[in-house]
Amino acid sequence: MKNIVEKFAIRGTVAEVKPLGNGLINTTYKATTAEADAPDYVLQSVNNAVFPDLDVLMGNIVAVTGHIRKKLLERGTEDIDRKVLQFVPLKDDASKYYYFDGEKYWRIMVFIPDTLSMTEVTPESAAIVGETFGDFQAMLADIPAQLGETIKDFHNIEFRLRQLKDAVAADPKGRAAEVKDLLDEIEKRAEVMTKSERLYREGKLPKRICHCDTKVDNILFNKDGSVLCVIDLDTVMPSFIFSDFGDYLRSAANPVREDSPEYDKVDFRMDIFKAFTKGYLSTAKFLTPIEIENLPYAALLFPYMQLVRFLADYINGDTYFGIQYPEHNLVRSRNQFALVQAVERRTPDMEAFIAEVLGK
Ligand code: GN1
Ligand code: MG
Repeated sequence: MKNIVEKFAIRGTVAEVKPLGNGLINTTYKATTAEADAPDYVLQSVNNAVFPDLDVLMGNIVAVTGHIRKKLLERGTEDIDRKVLQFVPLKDDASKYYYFDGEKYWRIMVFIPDTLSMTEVTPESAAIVGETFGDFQAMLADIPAQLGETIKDFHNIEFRLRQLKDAVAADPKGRAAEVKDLLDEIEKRAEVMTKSERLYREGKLPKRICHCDTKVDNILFNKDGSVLCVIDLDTVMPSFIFSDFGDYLRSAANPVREDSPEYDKVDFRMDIFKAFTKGYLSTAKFLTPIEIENLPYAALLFPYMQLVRFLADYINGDTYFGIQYPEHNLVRSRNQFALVQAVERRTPDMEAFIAEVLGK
């Protein structure tokens, strides 16, 4: 792996390469350099089954990180290297940001030291994250580059429901019967939950550049608890703004992790919702009335979509999300269903709060 790192235009020499993090899709390592004045690096092998087009993938990422860096420079932001990721091109081709070793696709970014991953979400951090995502979307509103979809139909709920139907029809592990209760609950809500795609077809809902995987794990915090930047940019692509709003709340407002089997502890924390939403609305000034009106829908859509995805993967025999034990995707599904129910209970409160913030 040291040899791979050295294909890239890094500073210093690699002393050690060790596993890093717990992503479900790519495999990540930290490459430490020997020299004190050279940065360390993050080495990743990209899951090519999930991201088939490395040129689109890295093209999006380089365009987005470059555009954000430019915006931060214009604003005179301090410490920019900690506030946006920086990918490294190949030593012998400065226009290329990935290396194919004949089997795997690799890429490198500069490691940001002295950071925290938040395990405990607080209203204070949620407010800052809300501002950060509103700002992230606002900064990308005028990106000149045309971004591609790194995963086709990634957050298209009609597509995800079709995948679930196909999984049930094939039922390769004979697991569909045992999850009939969940399948019925999904079906009951399908009409309501596919609203965004209908609004889009009617020309009433725009797509903008979004992060599309804004769970808490994908945010880097400074040692003092302040937000540095969002990471894991593989899914940055055109989407409904609901993606970032809804997916953050899916992980942050749930007091337990998405794979906790303690379903009775699953809840939708309104203190987190309120702090986050207020922060988001303070920077996302570009939102249309239809987008604002549907923020509570977005909060429901993402636990629902994740339920559909985890359950389809369980029925398919766990071919997509990494699992630690055979029932892992089923536990994840039941957890997300409990969250769907919690969000449903909170919908009137969410609507009232948004109206209050907007002074309506
Ligand atoms: C995956 O790669 P990771 O673990 O950040 C998934 C997300 C899911 C998430 C659920 C490309 O994200 O869409 O919401 O797991 N990413 C992809 O934990 O499918
Ligand atoms: Mg991740």
